[in-house]
Amino acid sequence: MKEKINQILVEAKEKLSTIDSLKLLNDFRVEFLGKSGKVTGLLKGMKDVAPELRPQVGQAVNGLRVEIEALVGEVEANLKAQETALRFKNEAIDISLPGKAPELGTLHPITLVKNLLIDAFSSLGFQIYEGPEIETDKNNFQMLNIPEDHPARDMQDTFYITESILLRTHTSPGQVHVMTSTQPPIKVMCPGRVYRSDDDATHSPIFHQIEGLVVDKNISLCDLKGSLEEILKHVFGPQIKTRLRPSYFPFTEPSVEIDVSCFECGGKGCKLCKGTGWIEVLGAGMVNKNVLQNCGIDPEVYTGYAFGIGLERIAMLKYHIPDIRMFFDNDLRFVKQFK
Ligand code: FA5
Repeated sequence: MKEKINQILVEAKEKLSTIDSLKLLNDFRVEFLGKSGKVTGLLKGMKDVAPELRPQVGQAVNGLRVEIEALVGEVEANLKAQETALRFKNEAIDISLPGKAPELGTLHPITLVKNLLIDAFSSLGFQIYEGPEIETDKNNFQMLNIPEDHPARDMQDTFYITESILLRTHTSPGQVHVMTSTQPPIKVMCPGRVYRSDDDATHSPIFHQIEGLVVDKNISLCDLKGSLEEILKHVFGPQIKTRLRPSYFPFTEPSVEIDVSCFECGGKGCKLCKGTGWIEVLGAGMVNKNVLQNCGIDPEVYTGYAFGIGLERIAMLKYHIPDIRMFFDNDLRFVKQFK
């Protein structure tokens, strides 16, 4: 029996010296110390040992088990230390490497201009109303004093969905929604996307406008001029001057175009203002009596002004962008330039 014990110890030491992974160590543990392992096998064989020798042999077998367990413990500690060292090595971070800064997004130039205008309007007490992009012919044209056969329809090349449903060609139907649902005093802006069958360097089939509408007692063209002057200074700088030129829109009477003095050359004349010293920025006018009446507002009691600003046009002027299509290409090199 003694010989057998020695033999198992020698064999165990030999095997342990070749073990290089926790998995193999586990196999070893099963082979020697497991339920059907070699050491346990010795204990089971005790019944064949003469009774007087049993205490001595039992002690020797236990000693063998304790010794092998101790050796296994040592090997296990070594393997774990090696494994940890290897993991630390693999996971090591080179703190001298430059960090990866998270990329910050930027707002689209149209959003920037929209926010600028909304800030300016809000500071003058305008509230926001956002209407639907799919409109009825009635709200987009008829209620705004543009009957079905009116030549003014040619000014806005329209995407029709059916004969009476269309993609709104301007934000002016916002006026109709507000005036048919609210009584004056009214002071709203309607920002939004609009659609026309246009496509060239300065006209896009999809673009953005902000409509403004003020209706109350004693509103005059002076109020329109004063408010818009304030807003345009906020957008183009305090030094700019404004001027009103006569124009025509079926839904305003009188109608005007508003120009700003060229913010590039200060009015002397340059490429941007085509030598005139002035740049046209929006259309406006006093709300036509017919429109007030159509919307159930008494034109003998109330008057109002309205205006419509093309956001792409303002952004093109402000940021010197030569082609409107650049706004919609979504080229990050372009979009990222605006902060
Ligand atoms: C109108 O749309 C009127 N509803 C504006 C208005 C409102 C006048 C209230 C009076 C009272 P107009 O068609 O001119 O007007 O368009 C207004 C602005 O939208 C233009 O000055 C221009 O800057 C812009 N615009 C028009 N068509 C396009 C287009 N296809 N692409 C980009 N911008 C456009």
